[in-house]
Amino acid sequence: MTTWNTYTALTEADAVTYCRQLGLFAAEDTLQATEIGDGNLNLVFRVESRQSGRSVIIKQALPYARVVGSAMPLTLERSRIEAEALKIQGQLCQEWVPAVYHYDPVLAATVMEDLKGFEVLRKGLMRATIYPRFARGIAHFLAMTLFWTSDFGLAPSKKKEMVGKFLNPELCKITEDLVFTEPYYDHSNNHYDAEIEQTVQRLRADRVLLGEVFQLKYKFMTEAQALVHGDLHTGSIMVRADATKVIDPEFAFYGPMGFDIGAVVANLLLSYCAHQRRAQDAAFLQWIRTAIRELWTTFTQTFRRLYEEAGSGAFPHFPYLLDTFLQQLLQDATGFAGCKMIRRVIGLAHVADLDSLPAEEKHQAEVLALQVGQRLIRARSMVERVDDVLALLDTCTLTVE
Ligand code: SR1
Ligand code: MG
Repeated sequence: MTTWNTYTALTEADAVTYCRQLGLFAAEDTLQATEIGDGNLNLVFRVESRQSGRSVIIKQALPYARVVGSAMPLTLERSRIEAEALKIQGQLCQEWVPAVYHYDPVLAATVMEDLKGFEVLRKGLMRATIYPRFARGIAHFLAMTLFWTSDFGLAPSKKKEMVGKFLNPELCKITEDLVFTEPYYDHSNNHYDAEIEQTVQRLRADRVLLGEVFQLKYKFMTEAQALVHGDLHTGSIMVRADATKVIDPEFAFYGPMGFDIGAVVANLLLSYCAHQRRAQDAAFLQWIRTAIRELWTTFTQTFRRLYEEAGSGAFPHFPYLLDTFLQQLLQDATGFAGCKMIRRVIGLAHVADLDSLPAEEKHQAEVLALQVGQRLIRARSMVERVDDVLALLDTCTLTVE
């Protein structure tokens, strides 16, 4: 019998053996494993019983970033972070994350619920699918996870203990480099088509923008507000018409709350840019705007309710303090959203929303995304309401180089 006393990258056959050893299926079941990972970092196996159709997912961290290979070594510790974050998120809002069945620190592997019937949100957005329940759902997840892991929801000593447990220096460094640094310089990790070179150069010459990005990077590195997911793009969200699940919190750490909210907004806006020229997608574009508005409105309503009902932690209970806090949070989210849009056009890791477009449409959408990102970052301190964010979007026009 195979036992794993040291780390080994699993094969499909190993994944079957592993599930058998854990006793996750009936002994008489015929099991089939398929590696289905399409993300940037890990192996993902679906192990399924031919008889019952029941299946589980094994997610295993590789000692390097899959998208780059051994040239980018990466800590296996991220799998512990992910398993622990999933468990905490599961305690706070069970129906919004996959159930964790088993975590193996030697193999850096987590066995979890297979979200059959769910689809990666990004794929649905690429088809211009409207998800009427999505914005309120993700806002609820954000409010619950961010409030209850923050100094509003935890005793000061517990919160500091959590900060220590979720130090995630290597994955934070990836974000510091890929989101806040490399896109703004001529770095070998960046890639984009020659057709948008002029726009990229103009963006990099914008000293005010660079100053704002520096401030947002500083915020990301220093503001341990809550246990953030850390990589909440639309590939980390699975949807069904009636439900939403958040996956992949391996970038989780104690960081600024606005980073998660900004990530969702950025990816909705990237989809907006990708569909902008398609007259047939007018209703979808309108829905994206509604979704951003609903996301913020529901988030603030829920966060406010928690603050009023559950208490304000170590802080005096003055509602106007929360008003100030939420306004700052909206400005942070706006700035982070801008950074996340820009990195997906210029930096190492792009998004299929844009990459899948025909060349001319792609370049126009990318130029628009850079323009929107730049505007959000530069004007974030003027934002008072979520409609101000949408107004900034309206000031951007589809231009051709
Ligand atoms: C090398 S990792 C590239 C990107 O993939 C992850 O999903 C994060 O967004 C990271 O920045
Ligand atoms: Mg991921």
